[in-house]
Amino acid sequence: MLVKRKGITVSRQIMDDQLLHPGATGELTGLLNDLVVAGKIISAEVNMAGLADILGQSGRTNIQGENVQKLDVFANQTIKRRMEQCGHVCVMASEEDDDIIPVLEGYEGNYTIAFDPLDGSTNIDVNVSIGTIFSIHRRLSPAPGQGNVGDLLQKGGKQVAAGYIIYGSSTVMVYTTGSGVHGFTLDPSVGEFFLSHPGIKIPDASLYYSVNEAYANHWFDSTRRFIDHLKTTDGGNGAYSLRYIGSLVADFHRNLIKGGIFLYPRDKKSGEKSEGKLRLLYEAAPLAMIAEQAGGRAITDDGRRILDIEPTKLHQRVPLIIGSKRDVDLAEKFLRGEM
Ligand code: AHM
Ligand code: MG
Repeated sequence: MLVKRKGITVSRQIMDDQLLHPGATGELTGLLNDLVVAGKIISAEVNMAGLADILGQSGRTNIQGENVQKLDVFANQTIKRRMEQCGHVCVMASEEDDDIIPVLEGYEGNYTIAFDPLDGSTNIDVNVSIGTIFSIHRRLSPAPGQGNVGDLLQKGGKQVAAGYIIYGSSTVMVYTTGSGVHGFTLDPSVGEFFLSHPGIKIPDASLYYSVNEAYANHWFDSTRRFIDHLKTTDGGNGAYSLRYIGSLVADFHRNLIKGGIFLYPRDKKSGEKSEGKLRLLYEAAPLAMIAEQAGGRAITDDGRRILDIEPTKLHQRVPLIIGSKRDVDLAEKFLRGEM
């Protein structure tokens, strides 16, 4: 095992990950490196977002020579463009597109990617952290040629890589290929991601819970009793505090670094038969892989392991409880009616 030093570049780390798999062809490495490029382009655009209003629509063109667009549309196009011609992807899915997205003829590869190009849509215009989430699987259909929807509808436990890029006070990329979780911070002056968070482990003991408490009147009893418990226990570690940004990536990232639990459960309004709000393929599953790789857990509000869920639809929703292991264990006890 190579000793990780802060300051190595993300491409070096991706290469080190490849070396852990002796039969690897370099395809996944190529794919991830192209995603890094997409992240840098989106980061630059996010940083200019406020100025776009001042300069106006025609005041500036972006890297592709187009007028400035809405950020989520821009992020979606940027990732699709990088992925469709990277030569390692056979089919894609995006939160912004209803159907599967083909890649360019002749560039089909052995992997699939599902992504939320810019998560946290309500925060895009107000300078609050937003992020890109991605999930990568190996294709099931025979190569070569375009992939199909079946290649994308694989359970999270089969992901070969997953991660996110958060555009916050700095831009940070966190990813895993199944050998731990590493975080990299973008140095905008040189345009490179450097290792800033080697071998991330989510603290077991947490101080924070993240849930949209405005829905409390609609919560099922188990959710209400769990949150009431967090408010009144000291958890052995001081009192729990509420932190809710409303950007899943940002809420998850804080909990990953500081410890905490995030919940987006079903409630009486959405109904017991609903599946909550968040999407399985490109929100819950990739973050669940990161959480587990960092020593945490991710389950549904009826106790199913997120990574075990076989998807049936591209844009399938799933109730999500994710974060520090001890907190998710505790939530599970409430959901089972044991507390
Ligand atoms: P989006 O993909 O349209 O941005 O929606 C997902 C977002 C998550 O980032 C966040 O956790 C959640 O929606 C917040 O929803 P709510 O406003 O209902 O609390
Ligand atoms: Mg989203």
